[in-house]
Amino acid sequence: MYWNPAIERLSAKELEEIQERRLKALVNTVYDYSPFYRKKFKEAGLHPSDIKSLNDLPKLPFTKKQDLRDTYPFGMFTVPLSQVVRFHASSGTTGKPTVVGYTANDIRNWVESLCRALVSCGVSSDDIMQIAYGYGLFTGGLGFHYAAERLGSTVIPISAGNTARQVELMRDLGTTVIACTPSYMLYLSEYALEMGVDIANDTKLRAGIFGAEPWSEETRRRIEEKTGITAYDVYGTSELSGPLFTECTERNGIHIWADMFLIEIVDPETGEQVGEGEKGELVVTTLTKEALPLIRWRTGDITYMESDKCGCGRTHPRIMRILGRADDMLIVRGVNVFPSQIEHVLLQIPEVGEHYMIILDRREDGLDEMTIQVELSDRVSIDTTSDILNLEKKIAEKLKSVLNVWAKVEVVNPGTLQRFEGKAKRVIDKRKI
Ligand code: DLL
Repeated sequence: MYWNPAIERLSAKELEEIQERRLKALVNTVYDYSPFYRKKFKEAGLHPSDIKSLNDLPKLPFTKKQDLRDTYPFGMFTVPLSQVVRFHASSGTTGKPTVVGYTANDIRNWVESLCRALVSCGVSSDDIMQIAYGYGLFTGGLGFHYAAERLGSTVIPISAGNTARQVELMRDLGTTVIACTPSYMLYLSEYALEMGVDIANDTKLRAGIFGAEPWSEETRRRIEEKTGITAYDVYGTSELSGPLFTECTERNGIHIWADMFLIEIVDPETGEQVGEGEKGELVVTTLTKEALPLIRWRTGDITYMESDKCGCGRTHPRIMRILGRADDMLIVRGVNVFPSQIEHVLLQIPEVGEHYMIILDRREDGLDEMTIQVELSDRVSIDTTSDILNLEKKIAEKLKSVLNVWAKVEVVNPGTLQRFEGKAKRVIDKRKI
């Protein structure tokens, strides 16, 4: 099933033609209407007429989060506010918030993108969708809301949190699809069990669309085992509009709609493009956004790209599961560690539950110390202290073999670590405090 078959199955050549045409129009628009980009172009000695084909893309300057902060709140908009119909904003936990504006067309295109995605993972007008991403300035709730309604699904706009109510409504209203962060789904399923509701047997839930934070194949497997549903990955960022792209039913990467977004993978250090299948930072140029068009937007997200035709028949390129953010990388005793690597190791160990925390501190002698607290799985019973100590040793050794650095492991009882309703915060870096 397709939402927009004519576009979703265009040939690579046809897609390139659209991209080239739209890229040329974009550079002209930003040059004419954005003082920010005009200045950037001039600094790079560049004129829109220098962009003749897609091959000229690397000539264009990158746009970074700092640019949005420096021009806060509207400095990068290319339309007057009278044409802006909505704002979303990031929370600004790591600096000034960033503000995103949308024209009516921007909202329509956002909905179009997510409708294509939702249909590609099997959502239809027969579904009852519980939207448990936060509503409000965060893009998750309203993004899913408008797309699901456009598809004709029945929406439960419950937003994040209020977990007992989530379980009750899921059971009573017959939710078939849920959209929330993967960490919240884990919490929801354990909460449901405490209420005597086994999601696999007592509800009609069949699929979940999980994203907004990094997660792993192991987490996918755990969610599926616990709830009996099929878990799909959804990606997007507020600057690009919000949630936009998902896996299709092949679950072999996330389709990026190439008529709307031009993607590159670059080496995060040098900014040079890397080859297909090679890991690097995802960089996105928006081809249809009006209020806040972005040229070579550095997402900070590490992934790789595949552009061969997918088994689903869609021709648009795919990015693979996000491995983490370039700026999430922890440096522990000089060794680079991604939290996603830690999750990958932990969740392969059957005695270990899904919730964990990574705590970094600096010892008196100046050396870094990494402590990993992880819950015991609720499916195993280990009582003796020596068994716990053995398990901690086993986990520490597995982590060392993958990360190349020792971590102190503390196994704690199920249900003791913090749970999250939205994006999980699993790293506490006391070295920065
Ligand atoms: O999180 C938009 C969104 C809402 C996506 C709901 C999916 C579902 P921001 O708050 O701007 O927007 O955060 C964007 O979240 O750069 C990634 O680092 C991370 N992220 C989003 N989706 C995924 C995913 C929304 N599927 C930032 N896997 C991005 C890993 C993800 N990381």
